[in-house]
Amino acid sequence: MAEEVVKVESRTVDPAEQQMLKRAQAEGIETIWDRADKMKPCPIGSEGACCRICSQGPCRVPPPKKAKPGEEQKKQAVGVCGATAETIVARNFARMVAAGSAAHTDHARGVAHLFKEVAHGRAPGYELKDAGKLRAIARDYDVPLSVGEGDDKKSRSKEEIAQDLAEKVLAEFGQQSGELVFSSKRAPKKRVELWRGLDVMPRGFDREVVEIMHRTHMGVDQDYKNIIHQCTRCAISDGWGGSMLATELQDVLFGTPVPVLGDSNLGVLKEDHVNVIIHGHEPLLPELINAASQDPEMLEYAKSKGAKGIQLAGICCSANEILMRHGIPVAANFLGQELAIITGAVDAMVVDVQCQFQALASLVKCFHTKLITTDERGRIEGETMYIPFDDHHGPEIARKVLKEAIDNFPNRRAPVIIPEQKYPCVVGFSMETIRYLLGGSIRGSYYTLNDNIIGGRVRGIGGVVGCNNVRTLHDNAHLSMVKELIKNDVVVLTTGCNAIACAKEGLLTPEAAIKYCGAGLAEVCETVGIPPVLHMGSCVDNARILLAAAACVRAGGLGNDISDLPAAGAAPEWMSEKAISIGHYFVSSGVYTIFSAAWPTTGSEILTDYLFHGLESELGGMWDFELDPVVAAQKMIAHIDKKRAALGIDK
Ligand code: SF4
Ligand code: MSK
Repeated sequence: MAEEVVKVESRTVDPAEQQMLKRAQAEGIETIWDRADKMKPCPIGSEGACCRICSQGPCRVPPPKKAKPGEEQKKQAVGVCGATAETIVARNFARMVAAGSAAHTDHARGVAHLFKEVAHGRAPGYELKDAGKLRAIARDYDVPLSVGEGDDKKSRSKEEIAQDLAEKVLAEFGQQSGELVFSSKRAPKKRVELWRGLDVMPRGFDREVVEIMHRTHMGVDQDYKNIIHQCTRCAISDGWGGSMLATELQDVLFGTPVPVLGDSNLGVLKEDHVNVIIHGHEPLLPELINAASQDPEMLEYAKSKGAKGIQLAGICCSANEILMRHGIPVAANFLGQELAIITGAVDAMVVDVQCQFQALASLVKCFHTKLITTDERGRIEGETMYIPFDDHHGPEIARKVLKEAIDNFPNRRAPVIIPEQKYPCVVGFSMETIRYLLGGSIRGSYYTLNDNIIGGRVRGIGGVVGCNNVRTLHDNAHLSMVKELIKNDVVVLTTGCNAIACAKEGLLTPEAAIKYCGAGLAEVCETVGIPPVLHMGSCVDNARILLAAAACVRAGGLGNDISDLPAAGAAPEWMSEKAISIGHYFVSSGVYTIFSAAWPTTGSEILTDYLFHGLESELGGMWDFELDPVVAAQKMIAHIDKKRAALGIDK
């Protein structure tokens, strides 16, 4: 029960969500904001200065208070085993990289398994949709596209190619030595040479995660720079490995996104329809739920229960996946997951993995909503239903899930209150789409984008991504940062919950160019007919941003490496370990990357200085932190200007 009424405007900038928070307060329903008020973060833990990796601790080593004049400065404590703050903070940071990388890579594993089953014709409901992309990946993996020689030369079927490719990609998970294919073939040549010189080329997806866990066990790696070195190798295996593989194989299976119109915010729910929320990250089952929701038999069944139809809507990155491929509306980002249920209109919330509150299980008891978990790795104690997905019975499982939602439609008991806010968005800017729209076929890929950057109409590129964080005003940092960037002619590439925040604000429409952009960027957007903020997808689709950056380098005129580009990255409301892995692979790729909301290494000034300054001389990219999102945007712009000056394209 919420104890006191807090102004909802201090919690979220989204009027639809403010309305739902007011309902929660009026009805005594607890949300994440109420729990956050009660749970004050541990100051030592939030600095990364608490070690609990052995039972002699936990050992707390926060920086000592600055001595007053005349007092002797106290030294920073060390752990019982003598571990310094640098070691302890670096170990905690490294474990975040490992967990984040593991999440993305395990996502890729599921996709790769499905891909194999589809290739062998054992996964009904799926197909190899993008044959062009399949062949492009096969070329990278040295899978032959044809057999025979001369006149006997014969193209191989896409199934034959996919069967061989599946074996090769699955082998990379347990690979012990050598290099990952995408890391060595898709990053710019100069970057690959740099990584080889630094000995940070990843060897195998699983190996890099396991090695972080070993190195950060009690009494192993106790040299902070050496720990960060392995973070770099592991993060590259995420961005230029697991995430990239998940993205690419999903495109083969479900289609490479092209621009499509969608709707966003809680107003996408419909009172007279069966509402099904898809929440999580892996689009394997959601793809089939979407297909089943259009099945005339299912629609008839919904009508037989008194509903006019079936409305799917998404939350978090499963939302981004089905939004950009099918235009399925997105209801909310991370912090809106409880608020969607509080409408009273959600008949089922279907979850898979990552970013789902355990609190959903108790919240659904206040309403009629069925919380359906679908992944054996992601059960929730007290869930109302578990319908496990498996590759071999996809359509059947999708229909079963939908049937549960339809059967639940007549059980609505709380008054349905659906906010009216609903905004259109244009999404689906895969790397290929951007290349097509901004490249042109005559002068080659990205030539026109590069031309615009060189000519100064576009000042640079900002990748703004990542989560919501209940410790900040919901969506405020996302929107303030993005608006500051586009006002200053920086085109924004977005994914994850930032993309959803931008959709809800109307920033993903071509009209936003007139309202919010500087003259140069507005001119480009109007000419090409694109929004100034380009939705590139989900969390794993941050790999698309890497590929776009590599394509810009290849197109010429902007240096030889990603670190030469006038570009910067940010996660203004980050909260998850995945964000740290993503941030570190951007840094490792040569990108200046700034986070807001919180920074997890302030427990060691030396380590923080190494991440913020020391890494630049090694990797060309570095971390930064700034609480104020507008100031953070200005720092990104300053970095972009520094790179422009180095390229001699200063205005
Ligand atoms: Fe303390 Fe060392 Fe054990 Fe960490 S590893 S809990 S610093 S004794
Ligand atoms: S969903 S990881 S809150 S972006 Fe990918 Fe949003 Fe962050 Fe989850």
